[in-house]
Formats: sequence, C-alpha cells, structure tokens
Amino acid sequence: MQKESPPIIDDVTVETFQREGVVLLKGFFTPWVDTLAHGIDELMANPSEYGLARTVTPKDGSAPFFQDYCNWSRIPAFKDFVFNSPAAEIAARLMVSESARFFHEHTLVKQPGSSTVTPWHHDQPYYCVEGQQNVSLWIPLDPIEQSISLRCIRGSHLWGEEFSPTRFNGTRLYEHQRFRDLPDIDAHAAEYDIVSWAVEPGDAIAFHYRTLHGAAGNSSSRSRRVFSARWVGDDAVFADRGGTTSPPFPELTLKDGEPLISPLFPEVWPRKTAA
Ligand SMILES: O=C(O)CCC(=O)C(=O)O
Repeated sequence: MQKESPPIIDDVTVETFQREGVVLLKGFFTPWVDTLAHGIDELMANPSEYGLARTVTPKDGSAPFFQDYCNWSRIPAFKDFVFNSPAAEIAARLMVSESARFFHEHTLVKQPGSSTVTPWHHDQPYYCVEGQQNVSLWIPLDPIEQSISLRCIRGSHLWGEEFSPTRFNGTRLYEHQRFRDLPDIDAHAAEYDIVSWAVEPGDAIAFHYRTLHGAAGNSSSRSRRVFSARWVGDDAVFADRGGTTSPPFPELTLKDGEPLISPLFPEVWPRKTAA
C-alpha cells in the first residue's frame, strides 16, 4: 500500500552518499514503521532456516542477537515495503542509477542487554554481487542511542580495498586468496573517520556495500530492531566467490560477471505501470 508521496532526496544528499559512502536520512520511513514492526513480529514467530542458523546467542547468558534474511517473499509486510515504499526510488537516487533492483532484506534484532558486538566489516565480499551502484538502507524501528547505533567509516567505500568476510566467531566465510584481513580498527579508532548517529524509528542510515561498519552490543533496556533493505543498481553483476556467500542464494545459476538479473532480485524502480 502506498503511504504517501515519496520524499525528495536532494543533490547534496546524493553527493554526500557518493563521497562518504554513508548518509543519515531523517524520518524518510516513519509511515512504514508499524508495517515493518508487524513483519518482524511475524518473522520472529516463524524464522527461516537462515534465521535459526544466524541468530547469535552470547556465551555470557545475555540476550540473543536475532538475525534473518531473504524473507520478503513470504512476509507480506516486507513485500509491501519493498514494492510500495519510497525505498526503491530513494536507492536509485543515491546510487545514481536508472534502476533499483532489490537484493534482499536483513532483519537484525539486538535484544535488550545483548552483549553481541557487530564486528567491523564491509558487506560486498559476503555477497554474490560486484558493482559500484549499491546501497543498504538500515532502518531502525526503535529509538537507538548513538553509543549502540551503527558506526561507519566515512569514505572507506573508496579505499579500493576489500577485506576478508568472516563469521561472528572469526572464521572465514569461504576460502579465498583475494581479500586482506581487516586492520584492528578499534585499537586505532582515532585514525579513522568514524561516524554514528542517535536514530529514531523510521530514520535510515544509507551505506555502500564497501563502507566499513559495525555496532556495539545493546546495553540498553529496550530492543534494537532494524530492517536493512539492500539494493543494487544498473552495474550489478553476479560474482562467483568460489564458496558459499551470505546470503547463499542456492537457486542462482548465473555465471561470474553476468548481469544480476533473476526473479530473486526484482527490479522495483522504475515502477512498472499496470497494463
Ligand atoms: O545492525 C547491526 O548491528 C549491523 C548491521 C549490518 O551489518 C548490516 O546491515 O549490514
């Protein structure tokens, strides 16, 4: 369901995203908070096999970090958001792309008190996609204090480097010779241009797949629910990583370098007009 006319992404916001690889969008998805919260309730009551595998339960007995992805086609609220919210148009503008194709959604619920830290990483090496035109819209559904919000390193998407994709336990996601290990960012935090914001439900932090990011545990007494909607643009091609990516997309039969065109990744922008 269309909630209202889409907000305008101005040129300064596009330029900031292109230059810094991260930008805060204030209140762009406020009309969609209830829809997405309803979808997350439904998902958590019936997680996918990925959700069961990906949820991190801290050894110290604190609350889990629930994660699940690739559920948009079975959770009606998520599907409504993908096709009817302004997200696709916003993504196309930020990516400077004629088209916006939905890559997948990722639900991240850090429950109150969860000690699980999201380690520094960037997403592109985890994914089966290459290209410069991409964006994740990290949309909080709860107020989140700056100290436990997403942290990003401004400009890291332009470093021309890719870092080894690892699981939360530090093991490699797949074998490769290609990617370097990440430097110890926390030990040298002053050397990096780290940005974070306190956010409200319906804000979005838009960040590039190569932007390094992470987050502290949830030391607050309320849940930190986030819906991260991931988009790719005109230049997206399939990347055969030689191992299982995250998400894995086992049904895909594309060859390395082929355009990322598949019903798994619907083109949502430009909008199709009904015949
Ligand atoms: O929410 C978090 O803790 C991390 C989010 C993240 O890594 C992502 O959306 O790619």
